[in-house]
Amino acid sequence: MNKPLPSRFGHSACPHDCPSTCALDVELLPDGRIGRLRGAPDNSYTAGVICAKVARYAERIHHPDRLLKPLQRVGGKGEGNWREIGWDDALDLVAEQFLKAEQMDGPEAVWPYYYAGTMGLVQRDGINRLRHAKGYSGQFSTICTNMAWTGWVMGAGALRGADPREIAKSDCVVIWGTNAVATQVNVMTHAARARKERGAKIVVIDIYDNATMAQADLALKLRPGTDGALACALMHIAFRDGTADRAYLDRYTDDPKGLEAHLATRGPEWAAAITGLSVDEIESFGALIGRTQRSYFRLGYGFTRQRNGAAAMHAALSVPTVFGHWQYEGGGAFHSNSDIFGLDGSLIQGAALRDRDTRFLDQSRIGAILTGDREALSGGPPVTAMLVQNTNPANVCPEQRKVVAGLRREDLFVAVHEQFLTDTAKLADLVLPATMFLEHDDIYRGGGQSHIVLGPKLTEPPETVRSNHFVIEALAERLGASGKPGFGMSERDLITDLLERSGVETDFGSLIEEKWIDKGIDFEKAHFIDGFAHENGKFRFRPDWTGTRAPNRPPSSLGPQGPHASLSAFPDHVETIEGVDEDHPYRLATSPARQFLNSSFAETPGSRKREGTPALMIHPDDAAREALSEGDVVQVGNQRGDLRLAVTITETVRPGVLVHEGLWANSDFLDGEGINVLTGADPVAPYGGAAFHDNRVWLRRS
Ligand SMILES: Nc1nc2c(c(=O)[nH]1)N[C@H]1C(S)=C(S)[C@@H](COP(=O)(O)OP(=O)(O)OC[C@H]3O[C@@H](n4cnc5c(=O)[nH]c(N)nc54)[C@H](O)[C@@H]3O)O[C@H]1N2
Ligand SMILES: Nc1nc2c(c(=O)[nH]1)N[C@H]1C(S)=C(S)[C@@H](COP(=O)(O)OP(=O)(O)OC[C@H]3O[C@@H](n4cnc5c(=O)[nH]c(N)nc54)[C@H](O)[C@@H]3O)O[C@H]1N2
Ligand code: SF4
Ligand SMILES: [Mo]
Repeated sequence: MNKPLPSRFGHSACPHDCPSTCALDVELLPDGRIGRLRGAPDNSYTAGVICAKVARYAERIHHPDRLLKPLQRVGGKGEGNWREIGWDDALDLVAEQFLKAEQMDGPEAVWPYYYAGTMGLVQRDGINRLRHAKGYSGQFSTICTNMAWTGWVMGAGALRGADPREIAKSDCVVIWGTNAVATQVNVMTHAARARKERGAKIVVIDIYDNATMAQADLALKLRPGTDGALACALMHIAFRDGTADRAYLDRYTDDPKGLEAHLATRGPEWAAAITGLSVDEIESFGALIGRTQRSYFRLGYGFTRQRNGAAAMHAALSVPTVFGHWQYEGGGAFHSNSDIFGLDGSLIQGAALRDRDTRFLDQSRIGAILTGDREALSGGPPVTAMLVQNTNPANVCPEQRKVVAGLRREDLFVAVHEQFLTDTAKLADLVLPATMFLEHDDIYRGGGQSHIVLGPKLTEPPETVRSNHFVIEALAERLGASGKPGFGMSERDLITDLLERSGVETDFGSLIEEKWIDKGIDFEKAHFIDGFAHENGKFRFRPDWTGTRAPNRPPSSLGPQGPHASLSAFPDHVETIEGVDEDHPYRLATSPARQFLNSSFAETPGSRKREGTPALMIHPDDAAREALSEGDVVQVGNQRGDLRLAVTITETVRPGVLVHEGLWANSDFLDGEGINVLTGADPVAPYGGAAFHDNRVWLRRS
């Protein structure tokens, strides 16, 4: 028998925090390195397409700056002096510091802090097992999805919607508040098919002419934070012109008559004044979706990163409901499929170990928390020890000055488990080197689609790096938690347990062959034909903003978040955004960069080359008024801080609006502070979250 040839391609899932969760074919080179990554052609959502930054993964996994050894701080925090230490000593040190913190102030003084650097369910969520086993402070994860998910569920009752593959069967694809070309390229694959095969129109609603706007047949560039007004005008047109589906409304919605009356004063002129769009633009959009049954609304996160974001999502979602688009294949709306998977990760997360009385701390308010704000600490002890995995708070979190000041506290011990020496790792007491996704086993599930995808270990990690799972298990042993349920198991065992508990009829071994499972739901359920997911089966035009049906409700220990009363009874334009004033004449959005993924890839040469340098986009009229020329450095600031940036003068932004695409490392800025110096951590109504694109600022020549 001939020896089988070594397989040249392995199968995996993209681990990054992107709604696409692409199924990947990974080229495995004979020398043990990886080559090119491709989208799996046989996965019906990925359809052979992935983004360029992940296709170039070789430059991330084999990056010369990758962390390889545990490093202990020598000298002051952030001074940049390190000594290498062995893994055992490093883990002993973390355990010693955690026990010390616990002895001094109780277990809630320890705050394990994480997010979605990897979306793998084992490597991402295992930190919660240790948290719960030890009674450490909880994390209320608010940074990304709160406003969007809350707004959606207030209307539809559950986080699911029309299958995104149906976009290919749509006659009008509305891409609302998501820069899909950059942030989830697969939406465009399916939209392009609809255009090519059916002549579908593509409508894009954003605040600047980004790469997705460039694909639009109808490009609507509105003022930031005014999407609720546009939504109202579209629904006004529907009632006015008889394109509202009244039979559908009577059957499927809570109060169509009340809505119609409420919208009577919210027509195109009213919305034009608020949004900055022309009456013509609003009318032609209203007419287009009024004559197109198969209108598909792909609602993104971007437009919800405003202080009225939850209300904006609810208002936008109400539009296809008024027109009745839900009833047709290729019509309706979609934001996230998070509710369809039914995955039970309770063993991974140590859910049974959780003490319900333990306090939660708001992830987005880490700055206030670490600088000792009593209210943010829920009246409990200060945080004096942290393990940070999968996130880079010194860069990505709002109120960056406070975050950095907190991380610099001498009485705070911080261990950062990372792949690179990030802004956060630079401020740590101890840095632990982490594996990358091709070097460990994990399982992933889509948010923007319907697959569960396996990501088995395909290559050997460098000898001295360790997975998140390893670190959690090793700490559990040292902290006396290892005998508890969920500990002492391999990644594979945890994955098999997860599948079993969730009633998925496969196991790790079989999934290696199957690669993924499509959990897509049938048309009736996806389109809410059998009713919306509230008790009475009706879509709610009148949300219960204080109600219990919200996916991101804060734990009760945090108390009420944000001012519910500021939200309206019906879809509306809500005036809670950080409006301009005499001292702050500009609105700033901090939109994602195409070649970065949050703060990841800001270290890879291919992405850096294509992104250039950090910049502030400004309209020519504003530049003229400020007497600025291309490349001039300005100081931009507000009540939270200020920084210097070079300007790019461009008509892609509206007058009065500034856009900075990021996230660049803090060290890439002229003064070593990043864009989040300008963003706020005040919890957005009704359930918290950070309004990253909602900042008023002043501007000065530097
Ligand atoms: N290349 C790349 N891909 C990414 C990411 C990345 O950083 N880079 N991040 C990943 C993550 S964690 C997430 S959550 C998703 C988010 O992906 P998206 O859903 O696309 O959300 P955002 O990227 O926050 O913003 C999308 C767009 O909304 C615009 N916007 C801002 N304010 C408003 C507004 O008031 N109204 C309207 N209509 N538009 C507005 C922004 O300018 C931006 O162009 O992307 C993921 N994918
Ligand atoms: N100004 C501004 N700020 C923003 C946003 C914005 O639009 N504008 N977007 C916000 C959003 S939506 C989000 S979701 C957050 C995201 O914020 P983060 O979750 O912090 O961002 P990422 O860059 O995705 O991941 C963080 C780190 O995880 C590490 N990592 C990856 N895999 C592993 C692993 O297996 N193990 C370990 N230990 N580490 C790993 C990466 O190296 C990376 O440094 O940022 C938010 N911040
Ligand atoms: S970042 Fe998003 S688009 Fe790129 S490969 Fe990963 S899941 Fe796909
Ligand atoms: Mo996110």
